[in-house]
Amino acid sequence: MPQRTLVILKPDAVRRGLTGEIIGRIERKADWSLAAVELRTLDRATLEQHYAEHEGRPFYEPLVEFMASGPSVVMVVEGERVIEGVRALAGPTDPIAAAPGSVRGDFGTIVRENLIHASDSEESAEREMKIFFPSFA
Ligand code: IDP
Ligand code: MG
Repeated sequence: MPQRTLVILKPDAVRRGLTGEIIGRIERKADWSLAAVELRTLDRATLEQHYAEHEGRPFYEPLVEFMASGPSVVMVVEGERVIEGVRALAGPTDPIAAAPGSVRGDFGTIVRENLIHASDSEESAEREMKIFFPSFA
């Protein structure tokens, strides 16, 4: 079933020069493609909307600060089962627990700076695409 998902290559991925590597992994999946790609420094208001579910958690403030600390690559990826698929390609939240072969497992060490965000459900994908790419909604 073709889907669309919102993907963010976080400021650590951009600073470390890993965006090409990560985009390459996404592009190499059969029948997946990039519907939108933009280098963008995210402001606090946008991040508060995006991470609203985590407001009040101990990691929330440092997360928002980190996400605003430099440019990110914001993307819409489309194709067969991309929502589940990009989450699988990213690996679980904690990069040390993430299997080698996943983006977080191959390149990450600490939980906050885990390189990539990907929508976790169809509802999240719709909500998040509206925040970052209103014209896609
Ligand atoms: P996800 O990105 O795998 O969906 P979420 O639980 O939705 O993970 O958390 C959003 C982001 O917040 C994570 O990707 C990570 O950057 C950060 N984060 C989550 N839990 C922690 C934590 O316990 N410590 C520090 N940062 C965290
Ligand atoms: Mg999440």
